[in-house]
Amino acid sequence: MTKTAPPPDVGLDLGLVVAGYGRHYIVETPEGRRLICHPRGKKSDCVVGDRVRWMATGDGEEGVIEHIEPRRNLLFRQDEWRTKAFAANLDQILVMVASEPVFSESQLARALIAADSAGITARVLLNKSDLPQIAAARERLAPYSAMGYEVIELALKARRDEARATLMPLLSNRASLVLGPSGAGKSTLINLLAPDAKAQVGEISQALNSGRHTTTSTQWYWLDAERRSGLIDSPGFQEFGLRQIDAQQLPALMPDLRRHAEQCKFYNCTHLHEPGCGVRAALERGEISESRHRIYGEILAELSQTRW
Ligand SMILES: Nc1nc2c(ncn2[C@@H]2O[C@H](COP(=O)(O)OP(=O)(O)OP(=O)(O)O)[C@@H](O)[C@H]2O)c(=O)[nH]1
Ligand SMILES: [Mg+2]
Ligand SMILES: [Zn+2]
Repeated sequence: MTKTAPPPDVGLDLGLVVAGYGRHYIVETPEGRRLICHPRGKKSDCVVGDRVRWMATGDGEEGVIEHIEPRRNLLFRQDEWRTKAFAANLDQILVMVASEPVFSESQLARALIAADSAGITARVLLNKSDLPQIAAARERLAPYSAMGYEVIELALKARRDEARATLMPLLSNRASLVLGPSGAGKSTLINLLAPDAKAQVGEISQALNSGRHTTTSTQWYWLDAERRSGLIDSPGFQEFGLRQIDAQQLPALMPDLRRHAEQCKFYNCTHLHEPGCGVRAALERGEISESRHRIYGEILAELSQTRW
């Protein structure tokens, strides 16, 4: 009888990547111990949320990541020259914007498109409903509720208990990534819900006189002692390239356009200038907002560009 080699994983421990710092990662063991791990070799392509196989090194205080288990999904953006992964194995994405600072609708739309193309459910959180600018922000989000996104208004600082009661049922027993521009309140949310978080928020560093305190790395927090509900804080983003998306697929990733694209006369309609375009007809009837159609055109132009 010939002996078959054992699968390479045997004897390797499982772990969850809970933070990444460029050249090293923090990996959490199934028992909840956290240790520093280095990737094997030069390549480091782990992201927060990855399940990895690792092996202790030296005194057992640190480890080496031997490989990454297959991913269920991966949220990333792709700019002209760079791919930036946010996190893997997610159950949902919470795109957070606030009444102040004024958010970019284009960045919001892009985050939602990226989530859809990665096959991950997204919800929109509108924070700082205690401020007077909330009315304008609410109005800008109206098309998003109309096209089917759940938009949840919150005042994470002024109405903490109410925010907690609204969010806890949406977050239990799943892994959620909080994504959004700087200053929206992502770390404030983490601090409200994760008992040991102490994620640094805006004010802290004003006291330290070093400008705003902004999150610089993606981090996984647990909301419960049983470690079933994970909430991931991430640095605010300003750019959100979608070069991973095929230009032809774009309308299908925008629910308001998708609905009307079926009415187009030409199967390869770009929805920009063709006659008999269902999307432009809906735009004229006010069923698609001008800003959504403009954002669509901008992204399409980016995706249609060649690199050389
Ligand atoms: N008025 C008001 N301010 C809030 C609310 N929630 C958070 N803030 C403030 O908004 C500022 C930014 O909050 P953060 O939680 O640091 O924002 P962030 O999204 O983590 O920002 P980055 O880490 O830079 O991406 C802080 O000064 C918070 O105190 C709210 O509901 N109302
Ligand atoms: Mg933050
Ligand atoms: Zn069309």
